[in-house]
Amino acid sequence: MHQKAPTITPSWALAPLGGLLAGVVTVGIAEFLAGVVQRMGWSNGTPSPVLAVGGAFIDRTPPWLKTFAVDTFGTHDKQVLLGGIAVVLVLLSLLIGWLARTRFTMTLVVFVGLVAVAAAAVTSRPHAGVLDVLPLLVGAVAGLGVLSQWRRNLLAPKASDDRVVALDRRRALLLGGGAALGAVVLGLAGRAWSTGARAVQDARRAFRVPRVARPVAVPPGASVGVSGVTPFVVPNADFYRIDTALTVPQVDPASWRLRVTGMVDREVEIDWQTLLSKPMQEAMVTLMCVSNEVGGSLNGNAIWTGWPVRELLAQAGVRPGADMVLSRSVDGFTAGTPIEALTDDRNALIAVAMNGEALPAEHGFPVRLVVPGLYGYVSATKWLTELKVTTYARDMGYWTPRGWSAKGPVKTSSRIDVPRSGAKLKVGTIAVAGVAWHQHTGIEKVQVRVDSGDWQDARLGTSAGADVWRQWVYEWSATPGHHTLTVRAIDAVGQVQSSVVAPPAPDGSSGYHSVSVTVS
Ligand SMILES: Nc1nc2c(c(=O)[nH]1)N[C@H]1C(S)=C(S)[C@@H](COP(=O)(O)O)O[C@H]1N2
Ligand SMILES: [Mo]
Repeated sequence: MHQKAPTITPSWALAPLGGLLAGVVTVGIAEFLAGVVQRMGWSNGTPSPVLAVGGAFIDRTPPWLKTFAVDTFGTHDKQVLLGGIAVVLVLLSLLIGWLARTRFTMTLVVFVGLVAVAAAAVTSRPHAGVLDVLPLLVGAVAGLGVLSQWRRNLLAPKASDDRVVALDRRRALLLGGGAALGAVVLGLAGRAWSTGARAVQDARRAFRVPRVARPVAVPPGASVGVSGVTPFVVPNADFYRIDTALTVPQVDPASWRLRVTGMVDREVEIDWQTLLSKPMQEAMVTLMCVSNEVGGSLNGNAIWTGWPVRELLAQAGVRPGADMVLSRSVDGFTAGTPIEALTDDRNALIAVAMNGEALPAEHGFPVRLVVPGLYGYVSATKWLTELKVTTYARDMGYWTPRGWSAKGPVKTSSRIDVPRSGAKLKVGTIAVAGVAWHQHTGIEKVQVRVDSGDWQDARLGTSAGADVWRQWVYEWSATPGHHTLTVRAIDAVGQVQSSVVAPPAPDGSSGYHSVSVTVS
């Protein structure tokens, strides 16, 4: 008589599980080693295969997909992309495991093909070095080892006794599960480790904001004092963040350089200490993202400390004929800025500080550009490393071939912060309030309309300069019923904000912001 052994996992499931284990081991080890390589400062590129593939994907995203992603997922688009990569990896691993049952040569071809694609992504990222593919290769060798062991011992067992096989399976599943868990933990540890690059954290902590001759302050009355209105100066932790970087670049100021190249009399290169020794200025500037929808909150106001770009360009000597500066980030992002905007009296800054502290890593540590009056995508390069003096005819910023206009002056716009759309209000006086902006021109008037009534002047907060948004409040005597409140701004040269409804692409949204409320 022979007793049937308890089956733990049906044999058809064993094969895909082995593939999954091989995939997890490959990625886990690769991500761990990538973290080590980055933490040790051995790489300026993207040794993490997951991030390299994600970055390569972002750079190739067609405009319609990017619009869809931002509309659907907002600023969570990066997490969604990473989640998508994880799902694809799991599916491919299961498939590889399935194939390994019967067609090992085919399995090898698919596996090596995938590794090759990831290696191509890694080596094509900005500043990629030879060391960068090593983590992936080590991970792949380990993953292949796991796969072939799995196949040899479980999928083609020599033992004829079911019971022996079942015991083997139980052991293998436990071992495999443990190994998978270990690989996941390793991989996550590597990721966490790399973003905490010690040199960068230490340098941020050691940073002292340079003294300036004329500090700026918020003028009394700039805030209208209505609760729910965006703070006049937005704290760093709440400041909107937009960039193409899947993880925040970690730039050590000790090895940071800014080079001026292109149409100049002499190339100039400065390091961190040289930059900090320059006479710095402070400026309040409201940054603005071109992707902001009417009523959206992709903007923020901060006090920036930096050295005027104009001074550095003057050192290099701009040649006649140049009309654009292509600024470049460590991660390969570029912005094309009209040369006048960097050399005129608007004091475009090579900024090192934001609201009295070192730039947060998310906002460009150690150095970024801040140019009043232009959308961020054509001006506000974070993790800045190069200024190439050139022409619009010869060069293009990152977003231009992706469906966005080469030039991006900010459009006059205004937003109602309170009350919120859908609010239920009590009859009486309601403070309708928000912000309005037309950077580098300034705001002279804001008007509010209730339903289809006349435009009424709002009270403005004190101006903090043409480059800064302005708060406004309108005391509304609310009557019962459903009402629509609409706002519009008039800039300092008397231009009324455009009522023409336009989407963000290609050069910024327009149209009036409205909220609907119910009063009882
Ligand atoms: N390196 C880099 N800098 C960048 C970007 C980017 O993708 N990469 N995005 C720009 C865009 S589109 C905007 S709106 C601003 C946003 O700056 P913030 O994230 O500090 O608010 O950064 C600009 N600088
Ligand atoms: Mo932006």
